[in-house]
Amino acid sequence: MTIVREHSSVDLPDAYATRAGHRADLMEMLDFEPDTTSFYAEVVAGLRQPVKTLPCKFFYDQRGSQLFDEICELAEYYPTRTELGIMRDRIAEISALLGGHCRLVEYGSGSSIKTHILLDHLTNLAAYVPVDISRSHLLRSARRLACDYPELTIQPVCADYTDFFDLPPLPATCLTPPLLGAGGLHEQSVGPPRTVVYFPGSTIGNFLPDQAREFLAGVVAQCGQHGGLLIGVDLKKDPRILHEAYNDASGVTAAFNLNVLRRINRELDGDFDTDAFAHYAFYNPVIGRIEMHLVSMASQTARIGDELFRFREGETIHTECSYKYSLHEFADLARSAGFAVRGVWTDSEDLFSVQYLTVEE
Ligand code: AVJ
Repeated sequence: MTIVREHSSVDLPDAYATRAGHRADLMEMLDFEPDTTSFYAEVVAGLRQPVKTLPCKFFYDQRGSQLFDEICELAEYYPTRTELGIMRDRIAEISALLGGHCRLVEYGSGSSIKTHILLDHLTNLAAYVPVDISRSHLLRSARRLACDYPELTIQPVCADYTDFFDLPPLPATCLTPPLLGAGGLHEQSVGPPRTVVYFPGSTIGNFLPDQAREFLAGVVAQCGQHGGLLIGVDLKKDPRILHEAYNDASGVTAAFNLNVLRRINRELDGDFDTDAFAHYAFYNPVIGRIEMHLVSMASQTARIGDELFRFREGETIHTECSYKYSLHEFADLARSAGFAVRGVWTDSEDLFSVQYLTVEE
């Protein structure tokens, strides 16, 4: 693990570079050097299994992230705008429940509107800790936020949040006891802050339930006593709505799914014929999950480096699971990991939920 003092080598629009300039020296990034060389190993291992799979985290190269942003704007894709609506409508209650004087840790660092809503309303924030596996994306969004919140202590961490990693030390201001009789110092800013993890977007749905439990237990360990988790969780609903959300008319989701093969071709010297695979996504109401696949439209062989992979016609590569929960299913899952549900906010159609969990005493 290394500590990198951030300087202006990051590719940012000029306005940001100059405006954030005075903050650059103040911001230190903790770099756990998340291993990116495993792309080849994980792809080959996934494609050697009897049911070929690819981990969904590999969707998000530059083009994939751009396509995902487009998905979020689609009429059919309700989660993003619904979660945002809940955050906007209920932020007073949400921030009241989180309370003052916390350290906010965001998994999958956002420069997004959702992060802004929280940062605008949380009072007495001890620090904001964005965590992301992509160094460039992390620094870009951290510097942007440094412009917008010049008073905020930002402590970026480059890490894979599905692995264990240490949080940066609390900012010095949290550790020095306030001067007696200094006045104006609110009771709540005294002592170490509570750690609250923010995990929006229903990314939790990408984990298999057992993995989700393990992940949540890791969050419990990380935020410790009095800690909390503010999480976006997509809900079970009419399968037709779900089907549309992952089978949009303009084909953006199909392009997003197929992009992983393009990435393999480019980064791992592959020769997948992307025209010979088709996007296929469906909701399984028994398991309660969306599955995304790439279906081989012919009997064919694809190569990655020196490795050959044979596909029968109709054989699929399973590229993503997206679990949908009922409120009581998620409460059970949270409880089994050591969390208690303290707040649940949904939209008027019960499409999506934002939930606040706290570590069980
Ligand atoms: C970002 C993982 C929540 O599962 O809905 C969108 C990703 N995949 N369309 C989801 C995704 C296809 C998305 N998550």
